[in-house]
Amino acid sequence: MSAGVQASFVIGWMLMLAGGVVFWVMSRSLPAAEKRHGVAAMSIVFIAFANYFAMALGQGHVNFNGETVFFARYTDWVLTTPILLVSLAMMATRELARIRTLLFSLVVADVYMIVTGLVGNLSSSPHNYYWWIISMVAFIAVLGMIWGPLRTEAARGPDRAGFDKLAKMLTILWLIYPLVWLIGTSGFGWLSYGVESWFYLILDVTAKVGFGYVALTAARKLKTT
Ligand code: RET
Repeated sequence: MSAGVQASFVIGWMLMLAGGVVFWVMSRSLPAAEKRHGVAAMSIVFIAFANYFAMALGQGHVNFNGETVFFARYTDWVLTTPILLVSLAMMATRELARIRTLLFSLVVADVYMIVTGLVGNLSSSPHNYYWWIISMVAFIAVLGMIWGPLRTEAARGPDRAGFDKLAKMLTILWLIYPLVWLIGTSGFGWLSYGVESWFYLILDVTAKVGFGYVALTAARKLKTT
């Protein structure tokens, strides 16, 4: 593992841990009904912390078919992306139970997206591209559910503007992941492991710590009814 890659992992676990402390402090001033937003935000960064820590220790990768595959990225994403979706859904409605079928579909499509992405990363050309396409189809389904039925739900929910802001942020950030994957070491190989790992670090910090911060700020302003 190069020094640049290693440094990105060390900075990764530190920033995730720092995010956890910030979220813990922010959660204390949340109204009781919105504490769940704090639970989500903290779960996400502590899961990421563990995975970055493992990668920093050299425990998060395998050498497979002559390539290095950082599987810890996927064990992070497979847990944190469903929680991020739940977090967005909690901004759409107070009664998650009412949208359980939608939530279930979102999470299944999302997990499918991450797992097929991992299979692609473990595959050589051209099979990796087949898996990228399959994963992208699931991703498009996720985006369709967010901007279709979930947004309709949010229009009746407690904070329509907050939902739209978070949904936009999520969409833009999440779209960059498959691009980095495609041009990075798992696809075309235009990026080195070092450059790729910094891209993923910036994305992970923004999509987890940045997103959580915006979500908790919005949750704090929600009226307790
Ligand atoms: C992969 C594989 C290629 C195709 C697609 C992908 C999508 C990944 C996404 C990841 C999001 C991660 C987040 C993590 C941190 O919080 C797996 C790269 C579509 C959308 C938000």
